[in-house]
Amino acid sequence: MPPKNYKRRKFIKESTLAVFSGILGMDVVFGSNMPEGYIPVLLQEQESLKTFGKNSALIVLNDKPWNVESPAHLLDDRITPADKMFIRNNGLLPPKTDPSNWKLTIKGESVLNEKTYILQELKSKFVSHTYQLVLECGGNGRGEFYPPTEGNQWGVGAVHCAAWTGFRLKDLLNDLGIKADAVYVGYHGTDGHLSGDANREAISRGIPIAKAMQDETLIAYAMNGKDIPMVHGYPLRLVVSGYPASVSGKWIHTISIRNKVHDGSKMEAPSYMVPKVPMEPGANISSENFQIIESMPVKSLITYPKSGAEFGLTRKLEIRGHAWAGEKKVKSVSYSIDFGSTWQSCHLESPVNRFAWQHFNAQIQFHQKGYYEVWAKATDDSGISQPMVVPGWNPKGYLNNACHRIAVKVV
Ligand SMILES: Nc1nc2c(c(=O)[nH]1)N[C@H]1C(S)=C(S)[C@@H](COP(=O)(O)O)O[C@H]1N2
Ligand SMILES: [Mo]
Repeated sequence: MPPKNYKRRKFIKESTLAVFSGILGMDVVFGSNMPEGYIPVLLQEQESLKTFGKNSALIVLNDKPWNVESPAHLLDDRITPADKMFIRNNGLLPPKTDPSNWKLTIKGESVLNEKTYILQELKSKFVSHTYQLVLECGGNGRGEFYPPTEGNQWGVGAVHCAAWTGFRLKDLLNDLGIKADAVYVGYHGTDGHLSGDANREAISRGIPIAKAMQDETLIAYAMNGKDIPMVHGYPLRLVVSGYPASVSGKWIHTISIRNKVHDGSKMEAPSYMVPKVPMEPGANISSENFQIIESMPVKSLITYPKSGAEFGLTRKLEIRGHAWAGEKKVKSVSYSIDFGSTWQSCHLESPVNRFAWQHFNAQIQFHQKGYYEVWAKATDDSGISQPMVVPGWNPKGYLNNACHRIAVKVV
């Protein structure tokens, strides 16, 4: 008789093993010996940063699913390098991928003829375009909301601006022909649902057809001049800037052209939705009072110096960073060293293309030794500025675009 607490040791499923092989880029030779629930050492927390090719200063918020954020000072580059990009996954990483027979199907109620393209065919048939595009998680800044909301407690670093290369989604849709009743486009990726249920999707979100038709809405196959890294959607990803990054589907195999608002996983309230009118923090509201987040709000990040850095009184301090405003342009950025009482303007560059972040800098002369905070505030071209306090509380903690602040010690 087995002891009372005896549990049958379940051995790992082949599908899970394929996921591990995908991440590691090689087969796990004695993988069939691994018990269920076992995480290979190389995929445990800090070790995994190396496996994913990430800078060791990144912060692991969760490893089931993988969510990793970048501290502000690591985002100093004009174009974010792969090793400094945050990772946000809603499900299990996809299994090992063979790009040579990767297919993309376009279907849905509003396509005239459903079609499946082979990745290679797409590359020869459609013109490639490259844009620098900001992708910011809708929950970036969530950690500041009070009362706290569930989900990854992101600080400020769930944002990046890489150079993405791919085909315009609109070129594919024009090639295919879509019906006049098309209103929405949804994506489907190969990542698995956290439950392990193969019939459920981790996430399948979408965008209005007008957004799909913008020049910068890409089906990307390259990032910063190389193949897209595995964790960021290799070999094919939708890149839709200006909206919450959750609409930029990774590992896409299918795009659905819908005659109604896409109803995939995480399209239902309150996912990626905010209340239509401001609400009392902590209160409950019903689903019909939510609306889907579209354009992200104006925001900025001081990426140099690193918060807490020390400087001599005699020299001017150069601060620099980036600002972006969803579908809008940033008109100005200013800084304050007196807790928001007075503001001075920063030098601000134009974006290299629509939806790229804009770089700013300023030279600050301090006149007394001591502790300071430098706050940055961006204003978009419709005159809306970042708030100095955390903006409207919402049940999922989205859209915190409060001014970024860093500490500076003048010695
Ligand atoms: N297939 C798939 N696409 C996805 C996700 C996902 O979990 N699965 N996460 C989304 C969310 S919520 C964000 S913020 C971005 C994160 O992109 P990154 O991991 O490349 O930084 O991918 C989006 N696309
Ligand atoms: Mo996200």
